[in-house]
Amino acid sequence: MNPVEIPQWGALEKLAQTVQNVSLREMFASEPKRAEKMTLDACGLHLDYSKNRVNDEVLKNLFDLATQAGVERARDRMFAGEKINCTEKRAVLHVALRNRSNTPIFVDGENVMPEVNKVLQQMDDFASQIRTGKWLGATGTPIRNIVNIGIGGSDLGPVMAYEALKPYTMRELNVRFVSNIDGSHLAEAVRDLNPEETLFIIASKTFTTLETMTNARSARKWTLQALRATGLSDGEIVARHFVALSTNAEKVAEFGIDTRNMFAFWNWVGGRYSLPSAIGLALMVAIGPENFYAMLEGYHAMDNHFQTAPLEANMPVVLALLGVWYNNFMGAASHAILPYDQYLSRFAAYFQQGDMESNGKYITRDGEKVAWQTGPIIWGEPGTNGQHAFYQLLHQGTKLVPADFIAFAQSHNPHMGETPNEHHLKLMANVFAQTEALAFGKTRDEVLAEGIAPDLAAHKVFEGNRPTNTILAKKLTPQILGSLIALYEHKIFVQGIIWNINSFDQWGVELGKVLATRILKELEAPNAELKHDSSTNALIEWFKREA
Ligand code: G6Q
Repeated sequence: MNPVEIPQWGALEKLAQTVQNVSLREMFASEPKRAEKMTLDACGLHLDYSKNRVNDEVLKNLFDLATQAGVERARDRMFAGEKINCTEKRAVLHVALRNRSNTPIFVDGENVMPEVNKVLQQMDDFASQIRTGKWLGATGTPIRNIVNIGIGGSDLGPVMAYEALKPYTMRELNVRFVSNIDGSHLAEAVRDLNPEETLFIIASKTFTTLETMTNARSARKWTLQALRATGLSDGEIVARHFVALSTNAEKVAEFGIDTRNMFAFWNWVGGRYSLPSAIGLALMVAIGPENFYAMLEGYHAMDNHFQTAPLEANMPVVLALLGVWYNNFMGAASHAILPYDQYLSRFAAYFQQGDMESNGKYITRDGEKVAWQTGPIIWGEPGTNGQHAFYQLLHQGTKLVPADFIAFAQSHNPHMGETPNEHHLKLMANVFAQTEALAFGKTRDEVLAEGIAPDLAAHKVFEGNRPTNTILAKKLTPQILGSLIALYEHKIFVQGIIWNINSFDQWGVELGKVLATRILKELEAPNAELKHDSSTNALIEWFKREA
């Protein structure tokens, strides 16, 4: 159903006009228990959403909107393995990958759980062999370097989670990630590595992606050049130094990787949702199977919460509806994710794909053009770095940017600093200071009371009224990371349902790929006739002259 046809849509449009004129200062002043009321706890996560520009009536209409849009029905269809990815006619079952309770989930009449568990066991065996030094390279040396080659969904998740869980990684292993087609990425990743001790994980669902296959072939050449002197055949060398994560056994075999060294997943796993599948192998090697399972438990806990909590107490639903409120009724075009934790340095980048590739769409599930806003621009950097960069705009700019602040009670490195926990206390002070400043600002009277000259006062006023969510947890553990990822995944799901778009395809990335294939041929052929527009022709000609 189109959201604009739901009665609450019109009601929310009207409410927005009223709420535009009410400040968060006023809301907090009139509701002493506001913070208490607008707080949720689930799966070890604590959400305070009180610093949002909403009142009870807005929230009621948002929850009713979700009900009318069929969020609960759609959620149940996803968990039941129905083919909700309507343009690709596929089930959407990343939840099966972390279904730790192992209840059967059926696709086309077949329970997928035995296969899911089988691949997890295969990953577990492989990761254990690498970690205990039992997996040997072609010269009989244990593997010390893991290079994951993949892009998009086959890269961003493992990179993000590897960074996030660094305290849990086996530090003797060197784990690197190569994604860009730019040869410099691979060159820099392997320049100080010994090929005898290096294993490449080729992560590609399709095993046809230009970037990944080009990097994989170059990595194979780099390995074979160094190890052919062993007298082993190319096949024997590749078998010790390459494994594949893919759904495409035929292409894996064609590349020369023994399919016994292939870790499978399925077309019901979308790339950007694939971290808990075989795509997480590099992560599992780095953090060990037990920590990987703990991450899956965290995902699963949030999946259960999403499935069972009433809408009003459902954390992903609440975040989704607040996002809809700003995106569709308050004129916000973007949403910032601001983790106050260095280990989450890639978290915003990960959900930039997760959200923008899922919900950056203007065609509805029924094939019509939307007449309402869909997914926002997602961006962010870890705090406090952002504060010294773009927070000026957050505090005093002309754009409304709702933001999520994510932080943890305990640091992994409390020993740093001259006094106990020095860094962490300073980090957390900044979290609380920023959300307070964004919400409540500083009035002209307060500025003048500080003795500021009247002609400068306007520059020093903070209007406040900038909405934020604060998401806290005790410590960034594998389990908490899993819950946090699932929280955002389900938020994206709920928004996609309300906007009536298919969050699980990505046709928007196709055209550029097709044109690049055509242009590559023109770059390779010295006298190719160019039939593009005058700009593209001239750019290609410039490159051919200068290259
Ligand atoms: C994610 C997208 C996309 C995909 C990459 C890599 O949802 O589908 O980012 O993950 O294009 O694709 P392969 O894994 O097939 O190489």
